[in-house]
Amino acid sequence: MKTSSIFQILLILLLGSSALKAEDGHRLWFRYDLIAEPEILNHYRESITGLMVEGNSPSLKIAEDELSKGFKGLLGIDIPEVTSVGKGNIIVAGTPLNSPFIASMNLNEKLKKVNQEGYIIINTTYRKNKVILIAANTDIGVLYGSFHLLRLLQMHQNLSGIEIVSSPKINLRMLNHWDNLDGTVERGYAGSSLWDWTSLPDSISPRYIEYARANASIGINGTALTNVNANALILTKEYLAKVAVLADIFRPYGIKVYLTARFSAPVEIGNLKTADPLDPEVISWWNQKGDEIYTYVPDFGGFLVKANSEGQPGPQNYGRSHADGANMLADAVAPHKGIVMWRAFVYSNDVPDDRTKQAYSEFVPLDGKFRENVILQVKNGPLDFQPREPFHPVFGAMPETPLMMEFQITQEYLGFSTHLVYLAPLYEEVLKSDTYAKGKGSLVAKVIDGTLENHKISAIAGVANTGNTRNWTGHPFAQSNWYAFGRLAWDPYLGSAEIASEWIRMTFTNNIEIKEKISGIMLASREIAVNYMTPVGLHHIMSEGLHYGPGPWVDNTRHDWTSIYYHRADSEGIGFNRSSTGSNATGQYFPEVGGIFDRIESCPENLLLWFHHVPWDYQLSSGRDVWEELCFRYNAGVDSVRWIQNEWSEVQSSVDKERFEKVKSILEKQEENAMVWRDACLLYFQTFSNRPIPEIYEKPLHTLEYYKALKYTF
Ligand code: GCV
Repeated sequence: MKTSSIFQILLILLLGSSALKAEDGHRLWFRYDLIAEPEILNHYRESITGLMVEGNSPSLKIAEDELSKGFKGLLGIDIPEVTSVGKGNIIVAGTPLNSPFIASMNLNEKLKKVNQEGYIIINTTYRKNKVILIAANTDIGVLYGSFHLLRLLQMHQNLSGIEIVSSPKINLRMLNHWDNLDGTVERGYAGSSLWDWTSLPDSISPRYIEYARANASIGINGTALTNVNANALILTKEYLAKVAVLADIFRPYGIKVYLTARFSAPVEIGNLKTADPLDPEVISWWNQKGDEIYTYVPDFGGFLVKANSEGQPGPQNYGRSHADGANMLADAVAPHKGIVMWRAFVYSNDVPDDRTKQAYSEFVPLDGKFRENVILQVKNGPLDFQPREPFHPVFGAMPETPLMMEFQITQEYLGFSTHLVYLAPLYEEVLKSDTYAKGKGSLVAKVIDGTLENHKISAIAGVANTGNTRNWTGHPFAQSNWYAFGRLAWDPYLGSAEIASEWIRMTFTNNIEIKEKISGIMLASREIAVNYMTPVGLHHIMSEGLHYGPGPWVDNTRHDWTSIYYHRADSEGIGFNRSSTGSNATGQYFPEVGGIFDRIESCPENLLLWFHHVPWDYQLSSGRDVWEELCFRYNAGVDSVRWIQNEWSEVQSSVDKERFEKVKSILEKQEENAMVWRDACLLYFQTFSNRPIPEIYEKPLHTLEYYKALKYTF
């Protein structure tokens, strides 16, 4: 073969492989590819002829590089970095402190409208030239604004006349990594941990920087690196040196590092005899540990703590309260402005009458007893990240204590990385729930952004779905959940549809028809999963331990971990009576909403079996009774997955081959699993309802015994 043809083949292989690589999902929502539409491209090429970022902090350097990289990719030309304004249409980014030009533009009034992380993006003119300003009070604000401008370009938005004023509504917007020091990730479905503890602190993976960039682009400003089921070793010098390296990398991206504190650490790594939070030696140990951590990480964010829950040690081991424990740790970090995020996900070792009532029962009496730098981290619902739960009754019930939200981004109960489930509608449903704590309009969002009670700290956490798999999240669509979490953390009043639209435009396409199709899939996907997993308010009927696939028959473990504890199906009916005639969990809500949940007639039907034990022949608004409704919904769920498959097949020509095929093949698995859910649940519940599955529906493929024998692995 001639050298030239070998060269040609090599070139084809090279180009081919890089084109493939480019669409393996690794780039997330940063697809800075050349804009194909000439009109839009021209508009941007005319609007942006130079870039000026004054100031030279690491954050500003990142902003400058990102803008340059973005412009080059999207516009297909190098946009020169200039040192003065006056010629051409310049993008100027900076703060009045470090940019003489921004300082000269009299932006004080405008900048007063945004907080320390906020920014403005406005058009103005300077010596007859158009200028777009990205101005902020801090360098991080400039970085956030830069990402916003790039987002506008990626979404093909017109830049003329833009006037953006944006500030995060919640102070701390963080990811919680349930990552273990051995590299495994609890409830992680996207490979191993991103943190390579073995090779840190000497070797630095490029993924650390990519991770920080992705988070900064959506405003995430905190990361708790380690599992809440904590290992005390992370607090040793050896590990703190590793943590320090990560903190150094994340700092210019505006991200602070937090660690999980194992309550028994003074015993395990400090050689003390007790971890009693009122013991002077223990107090002093934590104070010294606090000081030590800050020598490694001067801006350490603080501790995240799971105590006295699922076997984790805590203050109750010593007869002390959660407030005693949290306050002791809070005092250890207070001199350095650190905080403690104390989780409300607790339940005792004794099986309760109703597990969903425990957090409220334990914490509400402690309202007002926590230090100022303690924030209580509350899961979105009172049980455990189910496909649908009512909002947690603690929201609104502890006015003296700042409360933060904990959402799960990783899909522990929602089909892992195998089911396409866009979670923003779930988040939105919770955030927009009305607690009635201070009358109508006391939304959960207002509790957690601090506006309902004027709290100084406000926070939101998402249990991360990232791992070291090439595309970060396993399922290509799971990236949208990371994205959506960040956007809602920035502004909890945003809508799921708007966020989906942004993500699709940046991740797949700006073609309106295709965008609408993908958005239709995403927006319907959560309800579809609810239908084939836990319709009408069913919950916690997943396979034991793993939580993938159905397991409504599970009855061989601690009672409040079984499925039968939750669905309570019998020959009369199905559902958990949490009304005033049952466990009275409805009594934990404010009367305006608790009353609605309490009455079977007014209870929202999508939560009916959460709050009520309902006769099989109870009529629903659909005209179907409960048994018929279950048959209908389980079947509708499966049919809808097929609808997703069909919709997806129609975007084939507009989506790159690699991601198209990947999603297509995972959807096949989702369909199979949805059918298993449907058949297993209907066959199982039929043993109580004693009613046939109506003829109009597909017959179960196998027997109940077959489904019971299925073993799921990850
Ligand atoms: C980190 C659920 C999960 C556990 C998790 C726990 C928690 O029970 O199954 O894996 O532990 O929640 O949030 O602490």
